[in-house]
Formats: sequence, C-alpha cells, structure tokens
Amino acid sequence: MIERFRFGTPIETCAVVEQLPVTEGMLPFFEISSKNGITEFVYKLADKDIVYGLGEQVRGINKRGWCYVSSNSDNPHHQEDTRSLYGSHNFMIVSGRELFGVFFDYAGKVTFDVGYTNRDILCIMPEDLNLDVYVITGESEKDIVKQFRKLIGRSYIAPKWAFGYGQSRWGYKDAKDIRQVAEEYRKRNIPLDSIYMDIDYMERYKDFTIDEEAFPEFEDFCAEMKAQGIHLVPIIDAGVKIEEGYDVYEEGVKNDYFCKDAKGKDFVGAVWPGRVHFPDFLKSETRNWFGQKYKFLLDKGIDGFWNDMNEPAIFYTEERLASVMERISELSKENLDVNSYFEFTGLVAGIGNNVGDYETFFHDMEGKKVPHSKVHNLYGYNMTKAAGEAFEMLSPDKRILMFSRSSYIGAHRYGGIWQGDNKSWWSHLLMNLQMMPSLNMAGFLYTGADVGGFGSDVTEDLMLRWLQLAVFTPLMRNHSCRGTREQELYRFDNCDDCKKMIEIRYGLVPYLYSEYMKAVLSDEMMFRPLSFDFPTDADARGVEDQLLLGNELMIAPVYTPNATGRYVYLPEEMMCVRMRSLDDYETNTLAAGHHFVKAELNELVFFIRNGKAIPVGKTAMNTKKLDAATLMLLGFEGAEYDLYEDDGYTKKYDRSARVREIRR
Ligand code: MIG
Repeated sequence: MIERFRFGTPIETCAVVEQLPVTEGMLPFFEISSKNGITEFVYKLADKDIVYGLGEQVRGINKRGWCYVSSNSDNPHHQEDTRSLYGSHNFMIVSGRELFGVFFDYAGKVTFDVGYTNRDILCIMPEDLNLDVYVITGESEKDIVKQFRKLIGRSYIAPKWAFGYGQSRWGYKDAKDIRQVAEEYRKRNIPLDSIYMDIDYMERYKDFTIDEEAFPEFEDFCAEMKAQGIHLVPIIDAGVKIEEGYDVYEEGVKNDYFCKDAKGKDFVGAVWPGRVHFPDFLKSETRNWFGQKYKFLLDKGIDGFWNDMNEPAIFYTEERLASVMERISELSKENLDVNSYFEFTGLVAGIGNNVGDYETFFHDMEGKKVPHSKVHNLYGYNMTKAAGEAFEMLSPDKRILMFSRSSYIGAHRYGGIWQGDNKSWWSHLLMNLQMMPSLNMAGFLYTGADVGGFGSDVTEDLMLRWLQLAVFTPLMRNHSCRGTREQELYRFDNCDDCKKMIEIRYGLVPYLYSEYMKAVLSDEMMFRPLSFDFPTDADARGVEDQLLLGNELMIAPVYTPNATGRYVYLPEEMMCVRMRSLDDYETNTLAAGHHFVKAELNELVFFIRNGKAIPVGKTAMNTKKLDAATLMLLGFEGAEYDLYEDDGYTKKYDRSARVREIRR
C-alpha cells in the first residue's frame, strides 16, 4: 500500500507517474518536530534494523551509521566521509522491527542522518516543509520496491549494443586516436561495441559542434566505425558557450532559454569553454529546443550520448571570481600566518562548485521565478528528459543510448546513469558493487561505474578484478581521466586474461539482457542484497559484498589486492562456477554456509542458485554478431531457463510474446 502525505505547497518534481490522492491525517512511523526552524522526521531504529536505499551514495548496502545529503554535486572524491554525489534519490527502506519504504519527493536539499548523530535515530530533514512524502508498506522489501517502481514509472530501456564492452578515455583528441583504439582491439580480437568521445571532439567545447580539424568528414568516420561494429558515443555538457555566431548560444539568448541572474539577465557561469549560460531545463520550451539539438549528431549516424556536468558543475561565477581575486590581492600584501594562509588556500579551493552560486540564478517554471537552490536536484534530470523526450520524436523506432551523470528519481524513465568520477582504488570496486542495488531501487537499471576507475593510476590486477565485477553490470565501460595511467586493455601484460573476461561478458550478454529486460518490464531489481531474497536469514542480512543478480545468480567478486580467493556466504546450496574463459571452467556444488572460495587472478567466480541454470553463448566481436543458436545451459541438472529476447534495437518489447525456453 502506498500513501501520499502532503506538507505545504511542493514544487512539482515529476518523479512519480501516478497521482495518488493525498491522505489526510498523521504520517505513520515518523515523529515530526521542529528545531531551529528545520523540520525533522524522526524514526527510532531498533538495534538490528537495516536501512536500504538512497541510490547514489557512498558506503555500504546498509546505510546506517552516516549522514547523507541530497544535493547533487560534482565531487570527484568519493570517500567514506562524502555526503553527496551526483544524484538525489530520496527513497529508503527500513527493515527489521518494522518494514516500510519512504520517499521524500523534494527538489531541494534533504539531509538523511541515518544513525549518525545517534545510532538509533533516523532523522530526515528537508530544507523547508513543502514536499510530498510517500509511505509504502508491503510484505517484503521486494514488494515495497515493486510498488515504488510502479509509482515512478517504467525504467529507460537501453539498446542491446549498450550491453557490449565500451572503451573510453578523456584524452582521445581526434579521429586518428579513436581509429587507433579500434585497431588495437581488433588486432587482438577483443570484442568491442562502443568508443566514447569526450569533450575534445567539440569545437572549443561547444555542444552540438564537431572540431572539423580533429574529425574531418565526421559522418564518414561514424560509418567507418559502424562498419566495424563500433558505436561512437559523444558527451554533451550542460553549459552553453557564450560566443557570437554560435547558433545554440544565439538562439538561447533570443528565445529566453537560459537561466537568469537576480537582475533578469542571462546568468553567466564558467565551465570548460570558459563563460557559459545554463539552459533552463525546467522550462518546457527550453527542453524542447535543447532536445532537438541532438538531431545534429543523430543525423551524422550517432545513436548514443552521455550527459555530463549537469549538477550543474560550475568552475566559477564572475562575481565570486572577482571578489576572490580582490581578497587575494589584499592578502598578497600581508605576511600570511596560520589564519590568512588558510583563508587564502580556502578562497581558491572554494571557487569551484560553490553551493552559494546556486542561490544566484533562477528558473522560469510556468511563469514563476524559482531560485535554482530550490530545484537544484532536478537540473540534471531535466537535461536528460530534454534528450529523452526529443528521442521519442527524432527516433520513434530505434532506441538511443542515453546516460547521465546527475539525476533525480524520474530521470530513470529517460536514461541510465553512470557512477561518476570514481578512482582506481580497490575500495571503489567494492563501492561500485554496493551501489548497484540502491540504484536499482530508485529505478536506475542501466548503470555501472567507470571500469578500472576514472581518477588515479590503475594496476593490471585491479583492472582484471574490476572486469570480473563489470562482466555483470549493464554498463561496462572502461573510462579514465587524462593524465592518469592509460588503461585500454591492450596496455597491460595480462591483456589476454582481460580479453577472456570480455569474451565471457559476451557469452553472458543474452542472459544479462534477458534479466535486465525482465527487471525493467516488471518493475523489479536486477541486483539485490542477499537479504531481499533471504529475509529471515540473519547471516544473509549482514552481507555487504555479494549480490543476487536476476533470478539465477549470486556474484561475489574479489575486491582486495593479492588475494587468492575470498570468503563467501551461501544462503542456500549453490553451484560455484570458476571460469578462466568461456571454454575453460569447472563447477562444483557447495552447501549452504560460509566458505573460503579460491579465485586466482585470472579466474571469474560466480554462483548459480539452487535448482537454476543460465544460458551461456559463444562470444563474438560485437553484440550484433552474437548467435542465439550457440546458447547452452549451465547450471543444475534438469533446470530450464526462460530467455527474454527481442531485436534489441527497436522499441518493440513485449515480454509475454518473446520468452523462449531453453532446455538442456
Ligand atoms: O570534471 O569531460 O565525469 O567522465 O571524462 C571533468 C571530462 C569533466 C567529468 C566526467 C568524466 C569526463 C570529464 N568530465
């Protein structure tokens, strides 16, 4: 059962698709009080209660023991003490003494103190009291998620080629670099479906332009790559460069499509291209206009995009820059002591992504002037919506790949998200795993993290272990930051082992795609904590480093260096599969309980659930070449599997008509 409670007069977020009547009366579970003008929703946690959810946040599957803040931010330091990442997903489930889900549908900042100030208190604090709160009760966590997902609408469906392996790096500067990447992969027969184009493809970092010197005859280049089975996926940034003669800038100014400053002039911030205006994505006219701009690239043969910097990230505003410069010039005349020294370094460090800047510009929502800070968490969502709505018109039949960095619940209907600027750290491999279920709860099924890590220098063992998780995530993209160690698979001595992991991925694509589609079409989670399927198993409830995948698998990747295996908890008897390549593997059945499971560096280990089997096919150089006739069942004797299949490219998905049984 879902009940909707209303406080004050909320700003419409478009998170939900079902308009429930407002329940009059008291909000269940929570006590509401007010401290210094801030309203607190307080729930007393029992000792063993688990709190799941919050989507894109650091720390574990159980969110208890930290304070999180929904305030979308471009923060490349995903640390244990980080409070906000790129998305705001204000949905959580409390499970233990009582079981319920709650969604705080609020466009501004919300603080979730989940047993941080006091271990036994869950305290939720929206910045002001104009919001809808949805309370969901049900028989299980899965049931609650399903009801919630129905409320927020069906998740975006990616094209099947987006389940192939993708190579990316911020640093490919021209067609030659990209050809080279394709060539190196082809030479070694490593499957590849996509190469990503970061900001350097644009002319002076202007959206919807192509640097003609770096990419002459771009259309032909796209076709040349397509002929090799490779989709080029360009990045689109939120800020529009201020430059005379640039059509996007001029149209935006002329038609009032940009956010305004306090004086009503187009707001100026700075990002890549230097000074930019930010499209007012909360205005439907702006969305329609900006969305249509993707046509420029679609017409050239592009069929996938990633939206970046849409929190929005702001390097500086002119006013802040001027006042900082002024203060620095004053300080430069002084002898910098402990106070002034730190003031000086803080001034410079505080220029970028300063939340104060969000107070200084405004949106036009149906004629009403709304400060950005009040709707901050909706910005990236609406950029993705602009694209998604336009694709419905521009490409009514063919699916377009779209994933974004920033998001809010609702954005999941228009695109996926990636987990942003992680680092080449072992701890981030685990964090990547732990974020999957909470993202799924919030509707983001097409997701994954930068494989190998974005910032910092990867090592070949970390890359190989990371691939052993990423073989299972819908988005499997190797991406890294310029200036870091190059991490295309062919850079490493263990390239052959990496290649085998990619081949295994392609062998699993039919299964992964099938489970992804089933999850989308029935509003379920593709990745779940063990406790969701084994709620009364106390040991399962504590597991933070294993996940259930679809209806058949459990994954338990190695996430520590120099390991020869790891401890795994089996809530039931399962088949352990140890794979070095698609045709070099063993299986053995393990009883329920705790085991030390061996996994050498080149071994992918995963588990098939009791009585189940999965289809595994032969690899291919890209997803288009996968041959369903090669599928064989791997798993328990006598088990069958219902494979969901469709063409993977058009929007003709209909679950009931297409399930195919595979018998041994
Ligand atoms: O702050 O476009 O998260 O994937 O490579 C850097 C350059 C801006 C951030 C994205 C990252 C991308 C990078 N961008």
